[in-house]
Amino acid sequence: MKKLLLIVLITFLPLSSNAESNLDKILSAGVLKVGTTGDWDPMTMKDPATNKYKGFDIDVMNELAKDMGVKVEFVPAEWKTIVSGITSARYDISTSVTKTPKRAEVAGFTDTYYKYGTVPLVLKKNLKKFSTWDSLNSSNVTIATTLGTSQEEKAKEFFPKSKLNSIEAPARDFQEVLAGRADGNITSSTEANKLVIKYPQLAIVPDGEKNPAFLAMMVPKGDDKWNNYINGWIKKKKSSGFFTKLLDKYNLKSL
Ligand code: KH2
Repeated sequence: MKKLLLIVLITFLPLSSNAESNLDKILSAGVLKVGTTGDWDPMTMKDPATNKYKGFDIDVMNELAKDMGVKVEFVPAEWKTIVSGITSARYDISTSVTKTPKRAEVAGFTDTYYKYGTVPLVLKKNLKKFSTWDSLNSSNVTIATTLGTSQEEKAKEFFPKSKLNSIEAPARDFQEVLAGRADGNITSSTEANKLVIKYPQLAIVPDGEKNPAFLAMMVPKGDDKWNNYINGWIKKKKSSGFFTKLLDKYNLKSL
């Protein structure tokens, strides 16, 4: 019996105590791998001409890598698999995503540095018919969402009576509204404000923002050493004014 216990201890103890933190792995490899979708203005945008990423989160990651003294490598990710990229260690960290309970079941979240509200978008010519959130919750209404996003989850809560049409990135929910295949979609107020300028046919339902949501980066769940390191870095960068400056650069409101 004692022998069995010893074998069990020898087999399992070193595993748990030696489990390498991402922090050590990144520092010894000299590379920080960052999962990002490249389709979220102004957070992460891939320039098709150069294949380079730019945006608020890209600046954050470049700064983090610089401060860690390592190179940054952006790993292409998709919304529907962005969480599995963390759980299967395809990258060490993701650019920011909305903190949701579902994601938090399997992934770790860093501290947050940006909050946004959600608004519905409809065609301007339908604004009379759809002037409130409630008017979009009906069995005659189709709401477009993007597969794997927090908006897809929230749309089910906000519009239980409506038909939900979930489409896959790089196609976008608002394009369904523009094409008349859906009556509305929901997105961050930040994106909505930009979209109504780019597409004057679109309008924001003037019924106010809902669902205050927080953005944070995802890291592997349980890697406290790595998670705490990032949180310490965020804290330091907040007090040095780095985040305020960057939010300003991209016209984002601070927390
Ligand atoms: S979330 C990000 O973390 N968005 O909230 C969603 O799921 C981002 C709206 C579709 C562009 C493609 C950006 C999803």
